[in-house]
Amino acid sequence: MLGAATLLGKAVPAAAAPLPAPIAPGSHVPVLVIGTGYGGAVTALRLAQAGIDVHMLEMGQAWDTPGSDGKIFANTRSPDVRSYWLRTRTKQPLSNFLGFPIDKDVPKHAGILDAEDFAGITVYQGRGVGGGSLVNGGMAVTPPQANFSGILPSVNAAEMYNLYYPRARAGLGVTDIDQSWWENAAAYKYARVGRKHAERSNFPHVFVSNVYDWDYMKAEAAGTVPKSALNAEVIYGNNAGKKSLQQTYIAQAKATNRVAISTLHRVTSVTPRAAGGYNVSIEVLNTAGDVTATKTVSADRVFFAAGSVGTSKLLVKLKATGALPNLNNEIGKGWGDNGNVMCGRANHMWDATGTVQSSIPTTGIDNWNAGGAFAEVAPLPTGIETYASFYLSITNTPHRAEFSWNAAANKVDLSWQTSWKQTSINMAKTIFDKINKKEGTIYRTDLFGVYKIWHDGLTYHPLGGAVLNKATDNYGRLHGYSGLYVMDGALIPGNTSVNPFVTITALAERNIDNILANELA
Ligand code: FAE
Repeated sequence: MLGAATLLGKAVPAAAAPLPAPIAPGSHVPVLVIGTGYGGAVTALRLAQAGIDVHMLEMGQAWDTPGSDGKIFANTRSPDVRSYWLRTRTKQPLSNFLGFPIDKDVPKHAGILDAEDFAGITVYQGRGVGGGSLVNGGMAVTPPQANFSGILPSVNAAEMYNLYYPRARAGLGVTDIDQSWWENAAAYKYARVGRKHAERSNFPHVFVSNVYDWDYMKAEAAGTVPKSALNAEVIYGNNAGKKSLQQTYIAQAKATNRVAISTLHRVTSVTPRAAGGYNVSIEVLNTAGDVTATKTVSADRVFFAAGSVGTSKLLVKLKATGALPNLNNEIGKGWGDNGNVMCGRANHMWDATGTVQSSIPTTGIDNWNAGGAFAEVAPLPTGIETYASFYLSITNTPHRAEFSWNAAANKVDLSWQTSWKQTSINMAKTIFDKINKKEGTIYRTDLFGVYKIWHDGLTYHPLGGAVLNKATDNYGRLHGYSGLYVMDGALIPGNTSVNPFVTITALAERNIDNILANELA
């Protein structure tokens, strides 16, 4: 099927450039990867290193060209046409400030952050080459090993912690902040206030790793380079400092000369073809989101790496509409929000959190075992003193939703109920009620609406929908079809106990190792 180029462990043929992007209608390639986030980037790199040509299809933009302001990415404080995926009004995670709504109209555009609305929840996701790595906070957290059997029970934990987590951290460029610098950095005053309050209430306060270049951040603080983290850049992209996948896995994959990427290419269907392999239908978009063309290409193997939501939506639709009828009944199930809830606390005037706050979080409060919550101490980079402490909590929610095909509306629905967030709120309150009592402080009520304490309508961490060892075998091979795989956050059943991308990356490293060794060697 894949020919001589696949001979792992034997001499790998010299790279002949893969089919150039954008992929031509009717082309046939050995491997198509749908999506360029963590799962897709690991897959492309490891296959290419084994001598296999890979074509990646990404519905978002390349994000390699500056806009009229000379910058590729917009600032968090001033979202613009680049910021949202095909919306006509921004949907900022912090929708209000001092009680006033701050969302505004924007032209519909293939922007970088998708605030995808389902009936009970808005799911934030990155769009473009690099997927979520373009918009995330870079927090690169390996879950405590004690939590792992609750995250991926069928996976050998020792192998993950000895081999694949370290490999993922190396591939992502994960490092730890210089704590002596952090202790004095003005931009982390908010985090030191967060630590003080956590420790005064006897909660473990932990530093977490990141993919941000700390030397660059030091130079930002010293005023010798253009500011990124210290200039409120993050959820609409970082113009410098953050090592997104564009700088790590995808850069390495491109350097093999075996990986091509077609952008503004949205996959709509995958069907078996009589000659073997799969036909893949694609919509070509312009930057306004209009479909300007459709095309069909084919591949011996197709890797779904469109993210938990993207992969689940495709598979649910393809099973229900008869394109891939042999997928099993686990498709669409086991989806969770990683228990995300956000809140702010109003500090006393003597606990100022600083006018300049690094947009890259560095610390968390760990009450997972006692209360089911791990809270990251998050910035509020408004540029003015807010006397607020702000937190994103990850909680041990038991709730799992299911994607289903809505034939009448021709779309995929998600059964998440907003009321399920109450469990997560209760878990987060095990931390913040106690801190408020100790400090004599109260919750902020002006950040998410008029008198609204908890942001309980979103997640940044969608997980599940094609769960490992249920919808797939124990390495991501979809049941019912050979040559179809899931490689992204859809494999993880709803929760990782910490921020998820290191686990998504490590699991992809593990699965592609197995696929290469057993099918392509
Ligand atoms: P993902 O990175 O979402 O990539 C999927 C890609 O597939 C995207 O580029 C899509 O545009 C593309 N795609 C989807 N559908 C199609 C289609 N039909 N055709 C073609 N392409 C398609 O998937 N996690 C952390 O660990 N630490 C953090 O600090 C953190 N902060 C976050 C902050 C924000 C604002 C957000 C939104 C997320 C954050 N996350 C964080 C979550 C993290 O980015 C996410 O778990 C991963 O990006 C998921 O990786 P996947 O490979 O599953």
